[in-house]
Amino acid sequence: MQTYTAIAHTNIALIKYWGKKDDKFIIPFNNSLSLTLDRFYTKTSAQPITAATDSFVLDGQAQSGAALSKVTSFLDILRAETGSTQRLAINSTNHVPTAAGLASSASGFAALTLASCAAFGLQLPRRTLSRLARRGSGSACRSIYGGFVEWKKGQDDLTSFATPLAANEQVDLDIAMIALVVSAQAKKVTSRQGMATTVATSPFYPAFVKSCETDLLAIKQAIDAQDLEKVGQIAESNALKMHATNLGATPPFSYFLPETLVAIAAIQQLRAKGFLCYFTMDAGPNVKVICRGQEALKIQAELQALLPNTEMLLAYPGPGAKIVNS
Ligand code: 2P0
Repeated sequence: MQTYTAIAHTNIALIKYWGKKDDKFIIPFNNSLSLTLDRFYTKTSAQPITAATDSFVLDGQAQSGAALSKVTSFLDILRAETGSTQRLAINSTNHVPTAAGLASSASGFAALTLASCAAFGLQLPRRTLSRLARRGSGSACRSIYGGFVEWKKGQDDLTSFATPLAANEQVDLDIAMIALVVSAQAKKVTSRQGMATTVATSPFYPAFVKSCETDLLAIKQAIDAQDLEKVGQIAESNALKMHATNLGATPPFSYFLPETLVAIAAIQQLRAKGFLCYFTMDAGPNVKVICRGQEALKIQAELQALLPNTEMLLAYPGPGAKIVNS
């Protein structure tokens, strides 16, 4: 039977998603805003099969146990939502460096949603695909689109989905991101656990949610005005506020490592020298530098001189998820 293949790129949030109002449907407490990147992606094929159960191959290895059931549970959601009964053979390859702190769950669930729905014989609007991808992993709803993307929190399954900031999904702002791989160590607290603990216990959490509203309005204005300095300032501040909520949780936790602070100090040092560079961080110790596309190679070279043992990966704005054959 025909195979359907999709590609979806990773995204990095400038205004963070950090907490669910509804765990089952993955409805967040605040809108978030991300940039889809060109360099890192997941390629996933789905083939209709007559077997009684789905199968899943990841990076060439047949999966079983928890890894397989994560995919089959998500396919069960897709089947329940679309009325399909079709079982699928899924074959997925991550072109995302596993140690880079660039989570593959966003690109992974976005590509899986597109390929699977195509294999079910469905042609769904992208808003529906975004809603469905959200059920796998919240941030995956943003990887359906290219460029700057806002996840509108909505209030339920029907109203919570992502939408591109620019209708053509192009980015007019000259922006790049450099991922600094400060540690390849696996994180101790998954983002799913971390955000749940923070929502339930951190007295700082309501303040974070409130400040996301202000930050989102301000960053959208800065993007419109092509003011990268402002974009960087707001993104850096928003990421630090997200990480501050974790210190207020019970038990407290942090994704920062000593190497994280060294990398931040290097970015601050370049800033003091007049370079435009800011950072953001996700649920791990690695640091992503926000800078001008035109200056990215120069900034990477300056950072490499300060951090000689740190792997650095440069990425630019990327496209939305798409079927690459059908
Ligand atoms: C984000 N992160 O906005 C935030 C910032 C990490 C820090 O979205 O539980 O893997 O599957 O919905 O999407 C990571 O969380 O979590 C994430 P689930 P997800 O990019």
